[in-house]
Amino acid sequence: MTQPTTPPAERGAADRYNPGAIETKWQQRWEADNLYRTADDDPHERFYFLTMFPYPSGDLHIGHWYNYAPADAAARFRRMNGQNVLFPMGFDAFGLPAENAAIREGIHPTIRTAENIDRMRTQMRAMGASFDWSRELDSSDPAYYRWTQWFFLQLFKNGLAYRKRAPANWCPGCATVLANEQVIRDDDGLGRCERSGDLVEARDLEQWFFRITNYSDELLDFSTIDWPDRIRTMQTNWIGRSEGAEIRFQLEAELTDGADERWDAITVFTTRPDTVFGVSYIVLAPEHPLVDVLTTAERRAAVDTYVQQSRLATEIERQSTERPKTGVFTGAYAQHPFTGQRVPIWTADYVLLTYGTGAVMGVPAHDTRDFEFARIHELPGLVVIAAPDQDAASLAGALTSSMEQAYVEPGLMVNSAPFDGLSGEDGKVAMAEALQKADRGGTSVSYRMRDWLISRQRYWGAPIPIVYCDECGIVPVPEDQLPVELPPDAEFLPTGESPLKRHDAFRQTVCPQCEGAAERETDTMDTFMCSSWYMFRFADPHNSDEPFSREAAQRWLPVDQYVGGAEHAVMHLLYARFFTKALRDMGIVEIDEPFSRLYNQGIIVKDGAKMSKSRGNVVNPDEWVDKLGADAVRLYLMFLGPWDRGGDWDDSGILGHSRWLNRAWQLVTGEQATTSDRAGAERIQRITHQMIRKVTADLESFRFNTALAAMMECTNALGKERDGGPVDGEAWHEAIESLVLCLAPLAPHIGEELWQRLGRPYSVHQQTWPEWDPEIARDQSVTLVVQVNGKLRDRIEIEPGLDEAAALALAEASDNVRSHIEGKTTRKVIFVPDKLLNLVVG
Ligand code: ANZ
Ligand code: ZN
Repeated sequence: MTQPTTPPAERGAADRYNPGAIETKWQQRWEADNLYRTADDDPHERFYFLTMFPYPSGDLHIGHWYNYAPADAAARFRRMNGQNVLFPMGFDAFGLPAENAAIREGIHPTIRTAENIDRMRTQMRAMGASFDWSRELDSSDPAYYRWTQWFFLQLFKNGLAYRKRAPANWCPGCATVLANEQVIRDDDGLGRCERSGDLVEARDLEQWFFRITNYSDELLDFSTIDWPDRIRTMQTNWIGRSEGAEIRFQLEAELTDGADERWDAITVFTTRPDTVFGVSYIVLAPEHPLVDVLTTAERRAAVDTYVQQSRLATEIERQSTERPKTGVFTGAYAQHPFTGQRVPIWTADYVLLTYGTGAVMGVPAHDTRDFEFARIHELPGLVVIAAPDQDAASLAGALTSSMEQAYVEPGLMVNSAPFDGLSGEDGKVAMAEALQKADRGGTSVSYRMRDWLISRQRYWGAPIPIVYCDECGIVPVPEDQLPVELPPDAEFLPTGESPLKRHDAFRQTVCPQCEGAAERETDTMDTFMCSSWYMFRFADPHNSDEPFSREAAQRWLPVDQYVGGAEHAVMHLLYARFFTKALRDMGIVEIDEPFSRLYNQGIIVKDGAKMSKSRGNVVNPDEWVDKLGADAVRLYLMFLGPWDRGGDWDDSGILGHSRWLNRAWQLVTGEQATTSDRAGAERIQRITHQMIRKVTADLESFRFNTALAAMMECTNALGKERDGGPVDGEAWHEAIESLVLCLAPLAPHIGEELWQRLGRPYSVHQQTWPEWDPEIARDQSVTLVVQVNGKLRDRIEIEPGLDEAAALALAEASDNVRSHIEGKTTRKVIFVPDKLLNLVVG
């Protein structure tokens, strides 16, 4: 019997694929039905799928699309596979991006941010993203930042937030200090603001810090999370754990007469205690408190001038290998712990106060910086490590004057009796032991990571909830007085001082303890503080009694899958881990890590270059949505390349996807003569089940591009079947329904529309993912005849196209064949692909 699959009433012009008409229609319907609202009490297995929430700086650009559209497909796929998926969205609304946008346009950040959020929300809806908008967050909303401030207070009470005067990275362009993580080193070794590109200056300021360094070791442990190697390496390097030793160099007696007892020695940190016999000088960082104590009268003027000068350089500049190694002699000497020799004490700004102990032992022969420093300042250096090709005896008393450069490779110790002959590695251990025994030091570990500086001298952030009282000192704002609201009428243009400082009504307050006159802290918090806990808030976004309930956190956290850009490797992603561990130690949560799995999507470029307004190569997704529909944009982005690699946007490529959607539309809605045809049915079923098998496996591991390729192949194959005349009705229906189900997560609008046109019940997004039968999906097999010396010994089923080696292996594994070839030598193999294998043995 032959019958059309489409009821005649639905044919005609209205049958053409018209994304403009169907996309808004379905978006409105899903919205009205709360289709994507996630219930806490849904009995299905829970899955928390989170994408990084955006800064509401303006438009949703192609980078946002590339983060959210494939993630949306993956979230939809999981729902169809029976999981209760939490897929929330919000806005990281405080901070420089939003504030700078407001300043540029002269509109108050509150208003500008609200407008941007509205616009971006609309754009996300136009994308067809299945976010649960009932959980939307805005980190600049007092209902949210009240809890950001509450967390600050908890960190403060637990000794994890503290205030200190310290040199900070000052960005003149942004008129605020930056965390170390926000300063990038340029090609000339200078520190620049990660946002504005301005050269960063050093400024001494009173600042608030979080003690992230308490967690240095734990943050190096990634054993319970599944994160990309690249991010783990970046965090590991950022934390920068170095094993070495501390060595105390006794100061000469006359210096310590009457001086503070703490100051009777200089402690250095070194990763190379095996080179201690090569020490010819000691260097203190210019800010080291001992500099002032030690400097002799005749060196005072020179040292003071040098110390003043070095304040102008930032840490980044000071670490630059390009910079000449300046420094001055303090006039004082220390004693070598093993030889008792006099060692001059210098100060130089290549030594940082904040690393190790702020003091180093100078070993010109084996450290590049020391070699350079010693050359410039005419300090001698003794060779104490022999290269493998050097004769130790010839090195007795050898000096750096004979060297072109420092020898930094491993070798054997020389000129270091009684350690001579030890390898560097053994030497380090022996030396640490000897130091310990002599009470002159011992093993020690240093970290590169510093505490997290969170003070910002800007308006658009959560005010730090602290009051300064002349009587009581630093007083935390009582929790029941939160939020400390940002006054809407403050001048928000940056001047270098906190705008809140000049807002008297904000600044002047009463002390919560003594009720005397007091002043509020006028700095705001780094916006990374807001994003350090937002993943918890999504679990319980409307809670007004606490940031989130314990049950909610336990129900949803940790995030099962986190997706976002790799640019946050040592900022957001490290801070959020620290924050989670701190909350755990304060008894607020019970997990160790916030994000179990992390995926970094790649970057979309245009003509091989990063998109930028100045290059004029910015792709505007809205335009393409208007032209071809959101589904085409989604598919194109997913097809461009592996998700973690990104790709090059090409206008003709997206047209191809639009055409393919048209073909799929015609295939599904088009008239189709059907019949009952066993052989044809098997073919169609195989095409279908193989497609489902491939798409399922690919979507499980975010291989959207190959999943789509499988769907395209399937439409082609089905098209051929149809062109060949009537097809088996049952198989055909299964095929096109499966195709629509597989397409739905990737292209949700056309998926919904086609599903409805097939007469199936709303919504396609609530259907169960199609199953595939391994038997049916199995590749067609052919029979290979196996002969030994021309005699039939077996017939085996093989995949068509198997090569000779693989066929031979299968044949040799057959019992029937083996008994005839065992103990004999194969002299010749005759192979006719897919048909015959003849072994000539003798
Ligand atoms: C003597 C020595 C000899 C060193 C040698 C190296 C090679 P990492 O690997 O980064 O931990 N250092 C220590 N504290 C410093 C500071 N505050 N500012 C600048 N440099 C400092 O580097 C550790 C090495 O950096 C230490 O080991 C020290 O120089 C220097 F053949 O001590 B070494
Ligand atoms: Zn007080």
